Amino acid sequence: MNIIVEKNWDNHPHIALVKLNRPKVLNALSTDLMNELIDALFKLEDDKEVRVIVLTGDDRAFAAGADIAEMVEHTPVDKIMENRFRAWSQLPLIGKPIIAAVSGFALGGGCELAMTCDMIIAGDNAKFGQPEISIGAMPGAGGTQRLTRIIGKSKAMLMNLTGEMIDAKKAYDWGLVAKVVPAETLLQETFEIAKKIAAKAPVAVRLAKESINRAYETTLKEGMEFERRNFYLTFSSADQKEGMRAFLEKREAKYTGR
Ligand code: CO8
Repeated sequence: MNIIVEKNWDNHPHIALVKLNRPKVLNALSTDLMNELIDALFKLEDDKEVRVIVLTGDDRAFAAGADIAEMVEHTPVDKIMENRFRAWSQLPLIGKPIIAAVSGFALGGGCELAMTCDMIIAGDNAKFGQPEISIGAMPGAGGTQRLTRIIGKSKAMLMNLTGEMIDAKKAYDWGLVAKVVPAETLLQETFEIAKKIAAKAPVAVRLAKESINRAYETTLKEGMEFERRNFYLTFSSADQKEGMRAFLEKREAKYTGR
């Protein structure tokens, strides 16, 4: 099994943990792994109980990139005809929040996978990089695009053209990760963040995620309009009424996801 899914993570009914599981090759992202990952994520997307997904690897690596042994003799025709980017292009279609909990290496496709998630929480042992240039290639799933939007042109050039890794502190300083925590407590700390999100109104969480992601793809004016519409849309949910009434009645809100 290239992917291990733990629903009801730590007995929480709304949080699922998804673990990349090819430890011998530092969780290298083979096509099979990526296809299993996207299938697992869509199952969780369809599961009404699940509200937040945490994606992780192991202590040594989140993922050290696409599987080089699998890729080495590929031709562009192989990649096109076998639709090897299917999983990658479907990842942004997941509407539920996905948190990447990164310990160890997040390189090449591994860094790109983490960036495709909605936020990255890094252990203090994490290392991020786009080392494809060192093996005669270049990123193919966001290393020149998402990374540039996140950390800016000059730093993205530095990472992409030298292939050098940055540590967790630098990744935090550069805005790539939301939080750095001790590696030993990475999963607990990520669980606490997931718990906070899982306690919010799922419709509002979904619409907020969608709006933030839109900021990367549109002009400010269009993005503001999109945000306004999603804001209005929250007022069609029972959870908005419940959330605001609960505030006024000084009680805890009970959200149903409707
Ligand atoms: N693919 C396949 N196997 C890998 C990979 C990988 N990306 N990374 C590590 N491994 C394997 C090693 O070959 C080794 O296997 P074995 O024990 O059989 O020799 C095992 O994992 C352990 O690795 P190392 O012995 O090298 O461990 P070290 O601690 O010495 O080094 C490093 C760790 C620095 C992470 C090193 O393994 C390394 O440099 N790995 C390659 C990193 C890399 O270049 N990644 C980019 C790959 S290309 C890419 O991601 C393009 C993405 C495009 C989008 C996706 C399209 C489908």
